[in-house]
Amino acid sequence: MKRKFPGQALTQILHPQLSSLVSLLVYVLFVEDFISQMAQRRASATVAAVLLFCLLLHRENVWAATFTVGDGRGWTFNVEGWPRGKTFKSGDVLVFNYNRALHNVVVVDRRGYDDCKAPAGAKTFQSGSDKIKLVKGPNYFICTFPGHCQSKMKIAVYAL
Ligand SMILES: [Cu+2]
Repeated sequence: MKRKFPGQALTQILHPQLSSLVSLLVYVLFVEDFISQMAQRRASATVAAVLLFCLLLHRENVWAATFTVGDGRGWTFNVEGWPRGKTFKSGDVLVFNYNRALHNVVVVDRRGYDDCKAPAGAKTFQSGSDKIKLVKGPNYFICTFPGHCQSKMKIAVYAL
């Protein structure tokens, strides 16, 4: 689980590892600049307003965590119990790692989850390394390869 800093939005197009580093750098520069402004007693209402705006803009990202589904085993059979005991928030990212020739990730509703049947037009991910952002409330994911969901290749995650 990895916490991210403001500036992530600017760097999302970069490589994830580089992204975290750049985010940290942007954050440090940002804080340093602010402290410097304060020290020189030149922090105007405008600066404060911009700072507040930036914080609000990044509010969701500041606390966003990244979870690797199934941890070391990845997205596979019997992964159903993986979310148990974990706390998820909207904006957190689930990383699904799997062999794309053998599995996929389909976003479903409660019924699709219970019945192991994706509704028409359900969003399907199949890159083998999918990063999916959680929405507030229940989030359901299944693998739609025949029999896989029935073999507990499904997760239900509730995001606060
Ligand atoms: Cu599968």
